[in-house]
Amino acid sequence: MGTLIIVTVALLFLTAILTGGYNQRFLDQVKNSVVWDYITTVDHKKIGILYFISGLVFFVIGGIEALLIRIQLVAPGNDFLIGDAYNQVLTMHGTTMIFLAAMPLIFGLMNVVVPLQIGARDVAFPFLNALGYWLFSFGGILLNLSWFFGGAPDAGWTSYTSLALNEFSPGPGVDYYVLGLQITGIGTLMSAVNFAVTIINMRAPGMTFLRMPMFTWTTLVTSALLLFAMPALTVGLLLLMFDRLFGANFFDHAMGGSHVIWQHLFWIFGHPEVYIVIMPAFGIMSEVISTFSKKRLFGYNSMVFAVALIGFLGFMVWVHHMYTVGLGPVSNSVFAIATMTIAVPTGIKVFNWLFTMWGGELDFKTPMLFAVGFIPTFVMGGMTGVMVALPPADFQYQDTYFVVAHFHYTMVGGTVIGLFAGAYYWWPKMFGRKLDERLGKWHFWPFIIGFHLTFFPQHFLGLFGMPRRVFTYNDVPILQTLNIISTIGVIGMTIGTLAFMYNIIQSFRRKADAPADPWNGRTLEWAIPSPPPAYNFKQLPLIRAYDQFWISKQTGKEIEPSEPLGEIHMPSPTYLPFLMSLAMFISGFGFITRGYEMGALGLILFFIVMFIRSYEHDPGYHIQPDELTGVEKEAKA
Ligand code: HEM
Ligand SMILES: [Cu+2]
Repeated sequence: MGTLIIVTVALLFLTAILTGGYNQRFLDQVKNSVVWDYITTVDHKKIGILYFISGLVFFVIGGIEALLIRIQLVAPGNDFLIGDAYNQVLTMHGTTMIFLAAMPLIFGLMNVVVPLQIGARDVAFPFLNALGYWLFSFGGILLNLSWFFGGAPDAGWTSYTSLALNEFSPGPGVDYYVLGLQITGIGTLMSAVNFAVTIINMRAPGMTFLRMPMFTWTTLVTSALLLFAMPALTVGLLLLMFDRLFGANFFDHAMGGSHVIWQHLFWIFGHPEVYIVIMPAFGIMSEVISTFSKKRLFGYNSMVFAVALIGFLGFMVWVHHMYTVGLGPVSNSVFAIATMTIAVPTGIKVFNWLFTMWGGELDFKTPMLFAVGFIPTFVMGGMTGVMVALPPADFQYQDTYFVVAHFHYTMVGGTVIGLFAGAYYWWPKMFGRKLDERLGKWHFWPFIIGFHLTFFPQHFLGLFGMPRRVFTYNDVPILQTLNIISTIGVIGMTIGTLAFMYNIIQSFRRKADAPADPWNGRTLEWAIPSPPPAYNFKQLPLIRAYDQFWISKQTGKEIEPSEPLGEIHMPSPTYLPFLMSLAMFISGFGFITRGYEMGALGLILFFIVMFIRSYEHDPGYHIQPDELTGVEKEAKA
C-alpha cells in the first residue's frame, strides 16, 4: 500500500511539473537544463551519448562484481564472499555485463555513428529510439533495485529452471531478473527495428548497400539478429513470469512442463546474443584498421559476405550449450558441424584485417593499439570456441573454467577491447574532444596484460577440473597458484579501466576543439563538424563510391550535395518516452512486490500515454537555410 501512495504522489508531482502547475521561473530553469534536454531528446546523437554513459556506469558495476568474485577465489576456503551472496554477485556480474554494459555501449556508438555514415539527417523512428533507450535504462535500474529490496537474482545469468522456479528460488531475486530483462528487452527490440529501417530507408542518394561502411553493415546484421533472437527471450521470460507469479507450470517437469524448454528458448536467444555483442566490434575493427593503415579495407565484399554468413549460421548452433543435456549424438553432431563452420567466415575477417594492415602506413594511435590487441586475443577465443564445439571434448569442458576463459576471451578480449577502440576513435565525433593518447597507453597496456593474466590461466583451471559457479575449490597447489595469477591479472584490468575513466574526465576539462576529421578518416562522419549539428548534414551528400569522403579528399573535390540548400525539418523533443518507461518501471516493481494493482496501474498509464502519442501530430521544428551557413564556415576552418 505504502509504495502505491508514494508512486501516486510522485506521478501527481510529475504531472504538476509538466503541466506548469508550479512557478514559471522554476519551470523555465528545468526546461533549459541539460538534464531536461537529455530527458526529452529524440536526437540520435544525444541518445547515443545516454546509452554510452549508462553502459559505462554498468560496466563499472559489473567490473566491481567481477573484482569481488576474484577476491573470493584468490585462495581455497576463503570466506570473503560465500554461499548465496556469491551466487547473487556472479549472476548479476554476467547479466549486467552482457545486457546492461556490452549492449548499451554498442547501441551508443551505433546511435551516434550509423546515421552519419549513411549520410542521413536522422534515424527512421526518433520517438521509438528514445523510448527504446528509456525502457532499457529503467529495466536496468529495476534489476539493480534487487540489491536493496529482497536480494539480487542468484540462479546464474542463464537462470536455468527448475533452479529459477519458486521451489528453489523463493526470494524475489529471479522476479527482478525476469521483469528487469523483459523491460530492457522490449527497449532493445525497438532499437533493432529503428536501426534496421534507418539503414534500409535513410541512406543518402547513391549510398548503395555495397558502398556502406562495415560498421553500418555490422549494425544492420546485428539488428536482424536482434529481431529474430530477442523474441525467444521475451517469450521465455513471459512463461517464467507466469510460472513464478501466477503458478503456471511451463517449466515444471513434475507438472507436465519441461525445464529443458527454458534452455532451448534461452540459447535460441543466447547464442545469437554473443554475435550481437561481437559483430559491432568486428565493424569497429574494419573502420579503425583501414583508417590507421591508410588503406582501403582489404576484401570489402568478402567482409560483407562473412558478416551476413556469421549472422545466418549464428541461429543454427544453440545446442552447443546443451551437449550434456542428452539430446543425443545426431543432434549434437549437426550442431557441432554448424558451430565449427562459423570459424570459416570469422577467419575471412581476420585475414582481411591483416591484409589491410599489410603494406599500410600503420599509425599506432590508441584506437589502433586496441585493434592490434583485439586480433590475436579474439583469435585465441575463437580457437577455444572450436575446441568446446566438439561434443566429446565438451563433455569435459562443460561447466568448467575452460568455458569461462573461452567466453571472456571473446566478450572481453573481443567486444570490450573492440568497444575501447571505438570509444577512442569516435570520441571526438561524439563530444568534440579527443581522448589523451598518453593516458590511452596507460589504459591499453595494463588492461591487455591484465586481461591475459586473468583469463589465460583459467583454461588450465578448467582442464584441471575446476568447475565454474563455485565460491571455493579444493586446496590443490596448482589450482591455488593459477587462481592467484588470475586475481593479480584483475589488478591490471582495474588500473587500465581507471586510466580510461580519468581520461574521460580530463577530456571534459579541455576545450571542445576537436577538428571535423582528426584521424584523416575515410567515411562520411568525418566530413561534418565534431560534434555534428542537430541536423547532421546541411545538404545530404551524393555518394558515387565506397569511401566517398576519402576519395573526395584525394581528388580535392568536395562531396557533391544531393539536394539544394533548403529548410530542414526536425522532430520535436518530448518527455513521453521517459514517462512511458517510468510507467513500465512502476508496473514491473508492482508485480515483483506482488502489488498487482500497481502493476496494472503502470501498464494502463503506459498504454494511455502511447495512445495519446499515436493521436498527437508532432509539428517538429524547422531550421532555415540562412541559419546553416554559420556552422559550415566553422567546419571548413
Ligand atoms: C572485466 C573483467 C572481468 C572479470 C575479471 C570477469 C570475471 C569473471 C569470473 C571469474 C566469472 C566466473 C565466476 C564463476 O563461474 O563462479 C565470470 C562469469 C561471467 N562473466 Fe565475467 N568477468 C569480466 C568481464 C566480463 C564481461 C565484459 C562480460 C560480458 C560482456 C562477462 C560475462 C560473464 C558471464 C556471462 C559470466 C557467467 C556468469 C554465470 O555463470 O552465471 N564478464 N566473470
Ligand atoms: Cu553459443
